[in-house]
Amino acid sequence: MNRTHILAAALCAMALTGAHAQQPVLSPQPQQATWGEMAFAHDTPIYMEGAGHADPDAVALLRGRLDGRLTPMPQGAVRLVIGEAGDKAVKAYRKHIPAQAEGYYLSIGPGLVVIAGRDGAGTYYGVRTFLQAWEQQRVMQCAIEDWPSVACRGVIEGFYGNPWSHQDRLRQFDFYGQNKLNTYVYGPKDDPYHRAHWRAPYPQEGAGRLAELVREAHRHKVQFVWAVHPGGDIQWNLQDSMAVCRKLEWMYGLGVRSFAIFFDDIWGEGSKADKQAGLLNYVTDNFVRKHRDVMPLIMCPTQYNKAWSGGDYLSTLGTRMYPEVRVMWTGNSVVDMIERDDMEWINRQLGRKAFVWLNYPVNDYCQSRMLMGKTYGNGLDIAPLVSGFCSNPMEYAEASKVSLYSIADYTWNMPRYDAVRSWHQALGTLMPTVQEPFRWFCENNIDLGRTGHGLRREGESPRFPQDGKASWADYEQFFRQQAAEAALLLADSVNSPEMLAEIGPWAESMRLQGLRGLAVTRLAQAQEAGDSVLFIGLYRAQQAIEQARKAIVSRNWEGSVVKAKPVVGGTVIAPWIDRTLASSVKAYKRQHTYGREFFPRQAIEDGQYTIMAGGRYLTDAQAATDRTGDHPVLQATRDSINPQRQQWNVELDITTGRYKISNAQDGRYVNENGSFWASKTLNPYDPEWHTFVLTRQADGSCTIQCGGRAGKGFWQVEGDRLRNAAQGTPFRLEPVR
Ligand code: LOG
Repeated sequence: MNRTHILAAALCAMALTGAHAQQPVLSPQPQQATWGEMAFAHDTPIYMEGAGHADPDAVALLRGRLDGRLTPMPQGAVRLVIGEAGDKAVKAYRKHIPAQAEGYYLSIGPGLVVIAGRDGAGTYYGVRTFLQAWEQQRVMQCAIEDWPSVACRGVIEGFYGNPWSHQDRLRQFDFYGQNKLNTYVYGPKDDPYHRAHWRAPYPQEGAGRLAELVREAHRHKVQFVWAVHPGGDIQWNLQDSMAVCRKLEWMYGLGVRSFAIFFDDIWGEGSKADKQAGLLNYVTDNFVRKHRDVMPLIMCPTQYNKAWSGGDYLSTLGTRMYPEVRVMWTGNSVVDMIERDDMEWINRQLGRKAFVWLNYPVNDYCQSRMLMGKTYGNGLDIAPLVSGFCSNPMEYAEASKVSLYSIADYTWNMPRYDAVRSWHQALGTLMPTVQEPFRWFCENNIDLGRTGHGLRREGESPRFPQDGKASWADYEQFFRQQAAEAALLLADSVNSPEMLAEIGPWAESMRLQGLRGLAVTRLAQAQEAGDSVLFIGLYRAQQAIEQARKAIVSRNWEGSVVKAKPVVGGTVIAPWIDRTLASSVKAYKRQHTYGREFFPRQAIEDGQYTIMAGGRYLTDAQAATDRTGDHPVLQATRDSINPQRQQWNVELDITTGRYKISNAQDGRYVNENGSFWASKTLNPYDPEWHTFVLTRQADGSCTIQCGGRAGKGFWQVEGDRLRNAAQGTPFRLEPVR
């Protein structure tokens, strides 16, 4: 036994029995790790062996970080041997090196560090883990054998809206390297050279930037996958097949070695399975297989989720397309978490393992929310069933890292993934010196509210006082802290400035919400105490704060998505404030006349009304003549069987100053188009779309105009229905009883 063997054996024995083992926080969690006592002091010089043969990116990374600690003299130094399986430097440790691609063995002992990779990426990841251990307060002895659960792990920049900036992407690659993510798919919907002008090459400047990105990605062991989205206008002829190959060839020239072809969100000719399969095979034959170093293609199908699947589309792809082509899949619906049964189903259809495109934390369909909560809900047993797992993030690159950190943890060591632990670690890692304010921020930016995609996220605002159990003082305390935590975030100048810039508008919105919540809590108490002067003062204060809050926009959008108005605490806090304000104002109005002029002008009193036009009644059609039940219809006769169908709750929304109109029979709200939402709720995208301005005409009738961002159209009667039009029909609103 030579010296190194003795050391390694000693370390293993010690590490396994180490009673006082202190385990540092590593992410992603290694597969197998044992920890011992402190290994050596931070300032101990390190003597490196094997660097000449080891993966150059791994060595460069190590040299960069150990700068100043490295010594050319072995005496008095810690020996650090580095290399890949087969290299002389790490020969003695070959039985410890995991067989899996990208696996590595790392041991840290008092006088010896071993970093031995299965391949170059393995060595690189061994260095990453070593650096995480080395950067802890104390460098602890350890023996780690580690490898990934999922082969392709990463991110797909595949959202609508502003594509990430060049700098955003460079920071992402560094982050992926740190967190052992190895795949980045480039497919921003609003890059014209990806989609709208897919045939054209990038202009020189853009091409240069992309080439730099590709180099940087590869340096961090991230496979840069460039995607083309030709389906919108592709002709199924040789000319366009060649145009795709030509475009990919240009991208090859910029250094790209992995490619994808997307057919999502298209209709018509482009969406035919046999044609798509033909193109994928053509490009495989005429481009991929002509290069020795190009990976098999990835494709995103048109039916990329189960809810949108039908006919023989998927099986056609499955049988006609070369088996090496990887096919993306978002789950049972567009936005979904993925479980074992789901994977088994789609893999059967496709005759291969699908490549997961997870639409989380993307927020291009709910732009007023930031999705900063835990990344939970994906099965912990799907690793053997996927060929890859990529997350589609938010337009906000830095803020997305909260989730991407967990995606990395999950895809690297799936069976041991713990969403709660991973989330807390992410917050501490990303914003180390403002962890508490940042946690507060994230806790109140979790849920998306109701959207067409149906995904909800649990646990928003866990520290908000619970109705029924809380006193006014509890609410005051909460809101005071909310404003204070937001102010701390806004004042931060130590943590990531990019993160602060992205979340800034939301943090400001959160601060103002805290102040408004405080004003409304006090207003409710003033109402109870009968103090009308204080009440009106607070009413005006909260109104001014709300006006300022509503003026905040996230940033100027240049892509296909509109400016976002940040909504914080949209599921628990905001509704509580609005409810409390509305009920306090209502109660106040019953008792006081002082200061009424400060409330929104009440064209008609809140109450139940019949709504008539041209002598006909507006009726909840569910039980009447409407075929779909989605529209109120006008009927000439009074409903004697169930008059409630013809009765409407008309109520001033004190926050917007507009009215909400819902049916007395079933509580359904009418929307800006004069129809119902399927459920009793307000418009899921924007509740303001359900609010209306009522304007009294000289003859006492009212026009009903849409409010908020729905536009400025009026309800107009057309046949027996309502529609949204430039001219409003005059309606007679008569109080019931
Ligand atoms: C798009 C994607 C978008 C996402 C969420 C896929 C495959 N395509 O509905 O670009 O970011 O949903 O809005 C999509 O998911 N279409």
